[in-house]
Amino acid sequence: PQLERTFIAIKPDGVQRGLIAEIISRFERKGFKLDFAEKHYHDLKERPFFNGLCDFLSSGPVLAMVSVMAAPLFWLMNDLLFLREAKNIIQVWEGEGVIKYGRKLIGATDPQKSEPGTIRGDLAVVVGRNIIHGSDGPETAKDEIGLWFEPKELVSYTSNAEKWVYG
Ligand code: YYY
Ligand code: MG
Repeated sequence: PQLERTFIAIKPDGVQRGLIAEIISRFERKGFKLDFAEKHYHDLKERPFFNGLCDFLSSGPVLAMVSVMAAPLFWLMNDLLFLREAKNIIQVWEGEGVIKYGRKLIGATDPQKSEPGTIRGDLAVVVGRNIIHGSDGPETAKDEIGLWFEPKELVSYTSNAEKWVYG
């Protein structure tokens, strides 16, 4: 398959309304795959298993998340963590035709004009709160991916589902 990458961001209204999983699942169900890697085990650098562990962490996408617990002492800390980790809800998706088809999944800019079945058509109402961003072409995808991600944050991997999605 001719895999290309696009940049997708769930906007603050989409996050506040609890639509992260709903939106990710629409891309996932279509057969597009999510690339995300995070340096995480730096404190284990001296350990004998460090290399194997890092190879494993980079062997495919990782979905990192911060959950906010209902313990008052942790509120502030978790809010800060969430801000720091907010990049985790910015996504690079990869697949054949993902830029153009990603825009189809998202729907028209104005949710009033988005078809039912699209993300904005089903889940948003006004243009100023249209919950999601998606690159509109190969050039903007390249620019936006470069703006939000360091090259080392992007993993290349082959999904086990690829042969079933592409034949
Ligand atoms: O790519 P897309 O998000 O579908 O639309 P753009 O034309 O690039 O506009 C970016 C962004 O601006 C749009 O998602 C909402 C906002 N916007 C608006 O608030 N009011 C408009 N009339 C047009 C766009
Ligand atoms: Mg745009």
